[in-house]
Amino acid sequence: MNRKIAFITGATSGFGRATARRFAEAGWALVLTGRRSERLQALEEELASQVPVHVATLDVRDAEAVKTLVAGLPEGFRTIRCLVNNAGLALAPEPAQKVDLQDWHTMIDTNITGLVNVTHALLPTLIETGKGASIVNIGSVAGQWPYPGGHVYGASKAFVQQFTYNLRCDLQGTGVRVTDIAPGLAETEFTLVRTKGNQAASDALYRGTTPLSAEDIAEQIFYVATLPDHININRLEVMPTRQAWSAFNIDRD
Ligand code: NDP
Ligand code: 8X3
Repeated sequence: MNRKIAFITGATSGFGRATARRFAEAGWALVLTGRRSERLQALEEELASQVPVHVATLDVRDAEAVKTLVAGLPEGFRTIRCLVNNAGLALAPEPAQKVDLQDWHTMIDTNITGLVNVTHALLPTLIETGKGASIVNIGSVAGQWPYPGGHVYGASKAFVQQFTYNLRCDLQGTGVRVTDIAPGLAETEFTLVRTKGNQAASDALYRGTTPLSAEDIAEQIFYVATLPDHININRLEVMPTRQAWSAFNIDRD
């Protein structure tokens, strides 16, 4: 049997890990990456009885490491059908004028540079797969809707949206689809990372409402990647029912 293969970045937590489980359930072989090796090993142990799994410790910011990993993928994991560009993070929820410059660089290096590193390395195999292949980029509602403390995070996700659309233009005729999935409030380790380990702040954000779960987004990723070959969802914005926009903020005398 010729299995379909998915390559997932940021598979050690949240959306990425749930997506690995969702594709495994459907029989896809998996290339799973992230920086935390012990979590990758645990996921491999969990899923390897279901499907072939190749795990690789990878920091997406390191272009050379990305290239080397892709060039050295073992037999049976080389012809990628779906790339899920999920690795990413927000830092520094405070106003722009109070932020440490390094936090901005980390977001740019991960959410923009990391995403293009992986995309560039995998484009040849995705194009070889052709019809039915997909790139699913994880953007955010923050890429379109500004909010206080969104500064570089939101801007990095706006990049993801426009890069998705521009890739579509260049990949026209190859059969490779490209989608920007833009989730709203979702309970993962995202806020713990954003607040540098403040569990109480993370709990407070999700308390008393019904956020999206990692599994909700995994289901959307799986959905867009398994639609009939001739359908490309360009952008899919997904919010919890209990989240909506707010009024403009007016500064008054
Ligand atoms: P988590 O913090 O739970 O997961 C983030 C994942 O990204 C981890 O697996 C982490 O792995 C990986 N990652 C971070 N930096 C790097 C790096 N330099 N190299 C490789 N992997 C990295 O958060 P989510 O699952 O929520 O986030 C996944 C994506 O979804 C992100 O792009 C985020 O911006 C986006 N998003 C999240 C929303 C939310 O509300 N949760 C809403 C909208 C979008 P490791 O640390 O092991 O490297
Ligand atoms: C994460 C969702 O609303 O914190 O991208 O920007 S939000």
